[in-house]
Amino acid sequence: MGVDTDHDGGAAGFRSGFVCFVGRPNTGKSTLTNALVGQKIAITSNRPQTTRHVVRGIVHRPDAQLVVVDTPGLHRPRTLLGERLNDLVHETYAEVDLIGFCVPAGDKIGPGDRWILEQVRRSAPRTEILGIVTKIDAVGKAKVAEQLLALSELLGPESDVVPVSAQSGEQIEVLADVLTGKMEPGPAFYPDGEITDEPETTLMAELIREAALEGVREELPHSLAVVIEEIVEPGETAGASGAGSEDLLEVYAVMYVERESQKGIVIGRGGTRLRNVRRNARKQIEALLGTPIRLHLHVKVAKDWQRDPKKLSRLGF
Ligand SMILES: Nc1nc2c(ncn2[C@@H]2O[C@H](COP(=O)(O)OP(=O)(O)OP(=O)(O)O)[C@@H](O)[C@H]2O)c(=O)[nH]1
Ligand SMILES: [Mg+2]
Repeated sequence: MGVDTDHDGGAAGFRSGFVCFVGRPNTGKSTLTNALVGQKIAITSNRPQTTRHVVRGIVHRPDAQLVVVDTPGLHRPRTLLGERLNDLVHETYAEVDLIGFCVPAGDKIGPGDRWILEQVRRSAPRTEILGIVTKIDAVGKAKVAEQLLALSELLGPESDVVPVSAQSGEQIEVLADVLTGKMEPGPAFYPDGEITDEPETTLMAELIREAALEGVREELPHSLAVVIEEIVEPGETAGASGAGSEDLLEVYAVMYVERESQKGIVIGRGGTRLRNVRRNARKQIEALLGTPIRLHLHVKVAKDWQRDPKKLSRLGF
């Protein structure tokens, strides 16, 4: 990450800084990150714990550069994976200039939110917290007002609160203005046009996982991990697989599940589910790369990987 001092942000009044979104799983942190960045850099789903690593999105404005750090939803960990994710989030708190505490407009503030606030205050006692009421399109105005009050009460008088809908775009600009106003004067951290520091292979693996999360049952989403094994340029020969490619970029990915029985769920009757996942993921990856690809998906079992330190590190955790 180079500091880009030649940026016209050298102009008087330019601000920059890091803000990290925290909250329970499924509160809309990744959708909000994408809305602020203006492009999809973090996958989203209606399953809790979709995000599994820290994703940085960059918001370029004439007057500021905001680095938005999306984090996995916090919860009391039940597996080694859960513990690792929580550790990651804790490291992030301590590194940012501002913490955006996300609560959906329609969810009652509860012990889970209080627990997260305690965690945040412990890791970053001096960092300002901004309350963000998300998903305001989903409820009426009265409910939004009620939630703003409740969140304000939870966070205390030092914290401002902002309502927003990442889905409709309502208040996104206002939120960006508020975030900018809270940043210190400083230069841009990333060059113009760069919207994330995620490697392309990570984005590709995430898009496959997102496609695979669509419509699966409760326990499976947590058991799913995706690894890009190989990318073969047109005209090249794949090393490991030995397969050749004439015309298209070939992407080889493995979808790991934890148990043999889950393989069948992912593949579906007669392979229909896997075919749909492959089609949806391919479209998304083609949009990302701007080029047609051929996607090869294999499903493998990595027994109980969420609890196995060796397998976790092999899968990138
Ligand atoms: N109605 C409505 N739904 C939203 C909004 N933002 C997000 N959602 C939905 O809420 C669900 C969760 O969104 P995510 O952005 O994946 O939530 P998250 O907080 O990143 O979740 P984790 O990564 O699991 O912690 C998805 O189904 C989204 O489509 C919004 O502004 N309005
Ligand atoms: Mg997320």
